[in-house]
Amino acid sequence: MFGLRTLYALEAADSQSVIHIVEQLFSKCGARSTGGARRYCSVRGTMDKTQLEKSFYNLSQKSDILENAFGELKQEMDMLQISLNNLSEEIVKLQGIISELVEGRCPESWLRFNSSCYVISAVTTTWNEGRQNCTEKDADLVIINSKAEQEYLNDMVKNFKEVWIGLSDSDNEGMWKWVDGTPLTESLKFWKSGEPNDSNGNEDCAVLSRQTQSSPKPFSVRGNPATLQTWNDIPCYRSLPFICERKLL
Ligand SMILES: [Ca+2]
Ligand SMILES: [Ca+2]
Ligand SMILES: [Ca+2]
Repeated sequence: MFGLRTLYALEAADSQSVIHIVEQLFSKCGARSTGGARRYCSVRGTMDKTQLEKSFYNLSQKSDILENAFGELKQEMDMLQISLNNLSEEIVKLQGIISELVEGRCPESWLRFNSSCYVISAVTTTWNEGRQNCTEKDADLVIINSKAEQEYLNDMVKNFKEVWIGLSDSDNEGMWKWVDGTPLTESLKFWKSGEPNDSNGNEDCAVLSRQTQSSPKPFSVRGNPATLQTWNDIPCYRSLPFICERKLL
């Protein structure tokens, strides 16, 4: 009777109801009252109705003040949370700016992979004209220096049938070299099967062509991975799109 439920009822009620509840409690006082009941009963007679009203009024006031303080604290907490979120966003932006300052960045509309920037031309040209177009942009036709770069480029040109890369044997038939003068490395060749074949003795410039699936294997359920071997030698006068590569700004 004098437990939490009673206290909860006291808190929820208005002053008249409280007095009614307390009067009810006092009416049950008797010789057999024990514990909390005895404590309530011991104040019977010393606490009149006016005192009860006054006490309740004081308690209500304190409760209002606490509620207001709690409301203000909650508002402050919400505002702090918003500030914290804004700060986190700022930090991410700043990290981006710092990494650009430290590592460099690509010109607008160029794609970045590791420490290089790439762009596929919107026009088609001969191999030589493509190269000239790249050098005008402080770049050159792409040089493939790793398997990862070959994979990246294969994916980048998946919507193109063929694109020029910076590899040719125009100077010395059969001696393939990149546009920076370095000879083609044996371990980094990605010629299609049967290429380079110098068809009609007139194929001195290299293209990256659209990937095809590896030879089908029997009972293959999930399909075969696309082959990495996508290069072909073709005549340099053909008109094709080309890939420029440049360093970070
Ligand atoms: Ca490269
Ligand atoms: Ca050739
Ligand atoms: Ca060929």
